[in-house]
Amino acid sequence: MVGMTADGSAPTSAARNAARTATRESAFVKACHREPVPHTPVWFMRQAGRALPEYRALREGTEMLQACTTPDLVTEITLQPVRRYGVDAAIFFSDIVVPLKAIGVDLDIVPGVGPVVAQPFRTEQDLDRLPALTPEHVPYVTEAVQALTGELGATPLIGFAGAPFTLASYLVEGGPSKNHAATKALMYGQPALWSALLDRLATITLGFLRVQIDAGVSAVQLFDSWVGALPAADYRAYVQPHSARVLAAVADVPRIHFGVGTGELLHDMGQAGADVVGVDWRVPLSDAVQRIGPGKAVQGNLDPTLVFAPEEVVARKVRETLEQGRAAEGHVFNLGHGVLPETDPDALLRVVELVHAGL
Ligand code: 1CP
Repeated sequence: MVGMTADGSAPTSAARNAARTATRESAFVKACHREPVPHTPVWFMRQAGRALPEYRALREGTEMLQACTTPDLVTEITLQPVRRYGVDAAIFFSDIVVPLKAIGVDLDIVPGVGPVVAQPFRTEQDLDRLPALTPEHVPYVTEAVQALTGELGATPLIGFAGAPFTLASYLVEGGPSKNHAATKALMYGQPALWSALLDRLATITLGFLRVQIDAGVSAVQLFDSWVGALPAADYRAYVQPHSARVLAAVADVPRIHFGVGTGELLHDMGQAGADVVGVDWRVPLSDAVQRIGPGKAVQGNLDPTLVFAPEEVVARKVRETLEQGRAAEGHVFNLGHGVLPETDPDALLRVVELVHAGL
């Protein structure tokens, strides 16, 4: 399926180019390119998921990783929030640990917990368990992306992957972690092994993004969710070169780079090679724009808990966020982190309507 044709081009390239052309004039892609837009585009991190009753119904009896490897389910779950909210982009339904599972790492996504790794990463020998990812490892991704771009037409599909630091945290800790203590102990204590680990993870991550791009996604988001645990100097020394290698390898589509609690890292994350820097809710967008500097768009940053507040408060905060976003060369409206499972979908629908109506 992924071999080369006689003229040396990948057989997926015609469909990929058609999808890219269909979405080029969308508000989302234009905002990523810092071009004028008819309205501020909006989508939500974790827009597919437990907040939607139709998602809960579809997922019933199917485990998370099973769902992620079943193209029909991936396609339907990805489309659900686009239908319901009329958002300006879809995000491919998967998880940051899917590529690790695909190359053979023994892990599971435990309901109510998150990714759990059977044998955490400890020594140099563990590097052997992290081979490069090829398209043959994830045929269900190629299949689902192709089906989705056909269904979505002019609505862009965002591909994504976990950045090397955040993936390393799950591998080293063995599961979700608050302080990332074992991860940091490895990073500061065995810098050569750390660098080798992040190099392997960068190769896996860019392989996973490349599969999605070659199948037709219009943009990618690199999630470094937990890198806000580091001071800027250590981010630059231990993490940024690896994230930069990933981002440089996918420069043929707009690249969004996001993490939580990254107020001190925004400039350096932009310099890692992002076109769009994702901002969490702790930093006002107008300040974020100053920190990031010129030549970048921004994405964010309504507090995901804010949609539990009264309607008029939500409306005011949406307007504030839009206003602050005007300081940026391009603004993609989003939450400051993922949709919480308890969120009322109607509250998100109202946010989309407010963003599209503008000030
Ligand atoms: O059974 C379930 O429904 C499990 C819940 C769930 C879902 C719906 C998990 C487990 N992952 C997902 C899907 C998912 N994961 C998406 C869906 C696409 C969309 O946005 O609509 C995305 C983008 C992710 C990416 C992801 N997974 C990140 C980065 C984004 C972020 O939230 O910062 C991270 C850190 C993960 C790990 C993960 N997977 C699942 C959970 C509960 C977690 C977090 C665990 C932790 O706190 O460390």
